[in-house]
Amino acid sequence: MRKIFLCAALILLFSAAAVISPANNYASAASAAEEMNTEASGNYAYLYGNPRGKYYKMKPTSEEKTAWNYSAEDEWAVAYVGNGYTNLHPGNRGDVMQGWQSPGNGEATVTGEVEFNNPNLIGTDPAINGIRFSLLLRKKTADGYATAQPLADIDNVLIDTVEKVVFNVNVPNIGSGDVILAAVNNNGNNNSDGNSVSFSVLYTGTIEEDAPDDFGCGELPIPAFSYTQGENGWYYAYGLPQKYILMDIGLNYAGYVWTGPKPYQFVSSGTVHPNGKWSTLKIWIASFDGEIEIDGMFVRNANEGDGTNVDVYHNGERIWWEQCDYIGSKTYNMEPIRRTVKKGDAIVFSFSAGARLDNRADGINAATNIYILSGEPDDEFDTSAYLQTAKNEAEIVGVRERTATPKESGLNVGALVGGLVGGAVLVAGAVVVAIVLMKRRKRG
Ligand SMILES: [Ca+2]
Ligand SMILES: [Ca+2]
Repeated sequence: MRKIFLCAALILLFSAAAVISPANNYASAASAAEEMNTEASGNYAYLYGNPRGKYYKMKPTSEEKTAWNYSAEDEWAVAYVGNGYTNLHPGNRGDVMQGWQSPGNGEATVTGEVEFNNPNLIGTDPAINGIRFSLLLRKKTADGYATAQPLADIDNVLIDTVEKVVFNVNVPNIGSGDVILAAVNNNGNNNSDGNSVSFSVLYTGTIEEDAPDDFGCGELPIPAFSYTQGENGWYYAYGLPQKYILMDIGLNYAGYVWTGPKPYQFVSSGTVHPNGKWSTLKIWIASFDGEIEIDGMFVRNANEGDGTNVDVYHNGERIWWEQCDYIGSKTYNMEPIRRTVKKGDAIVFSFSAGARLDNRADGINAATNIYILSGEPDDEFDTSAYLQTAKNEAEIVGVRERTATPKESGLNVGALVGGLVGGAVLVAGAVVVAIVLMKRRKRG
């Protein structure tokens, strides 16, 4: 590391608003002392995700840089930049944060306050339940970034009244690349979660030209939406997880997106919708041997209907499922699942219309994330050869299996395998089902 400037008395005041100025954004540390005061102020970022897990830099939604976001799947996660404060509006899943990353080794003092904008609405609707605020320090070590730890016990503090959280915390030994995070969480629901956050860091210490500026952001998932079938291994289809028909780009009420023959069958960048007996499917085919991690977020916001079922398969084995039938607004999180994959393996996210195949309000905001832990995608590998496509819907009927998700299937299976006889019956039953399915497939 090249230390280009060392001065114990150096004091830099980074203003929170400075990050929105294009001239100051992520500039490297000054090569001359006189430039330093402006150049070094780029060490702020707006971040989205889990402050104790994976998170990412947000991007401005316009040239004015008054609003920043990350994903179409979690569209309400936005940092709105005001005069001297920011509304870090949390998403359905992810927190919205402001972060600061240390340009060197020294001492930092973090000051600011957090106010909940809508305390008057508390009690009018159970979904309006305030926010939770954490002030965290994430140390950069030789092995990477440690898990973020609370500063001054400001850890998931509930804010649902007019009372502000005010902080002024000294960090005597801050290291190059250490990250301080001011994180706003939705407390389970992000209705009316507007807030006003001010956050600034007074830093005294070295300025290192090659100090990290990645804020400890996580590896990005494989881009899970495009307008080309097969790009990055992703395909968009309708049918059943075992047999399906690829969608075409068409205009429907969601816009110009992947569509099936029915008006409500579609996949857009942030939303999916099934129709009737056919699931809407997002299918990923591996082009490499390696290890992946899969997670997801599924948000249904509806006061009617029988819900939307989400099932995730790896080569036909169902590895996660959820019956998203809550009346109201609810986020269903798929916690990370690791899988070893071989070339041609399929991960299928299936969205089906529910127990009664009722289409009403079946749109789901869906994040379908696949992260590569090891292995290298091979662009030359023909993933389409591993699709299970059908020529027409009649061909799909032949492999018709289940679309409804039993609500407490995990418990039922547990009770059955608890008894030796029950377990034997279950295994025998599974074999019979498998044989029947094989015969059906051959017939189709
Ligand atoms: Ca809330
Ligand atoms: Ca439904």
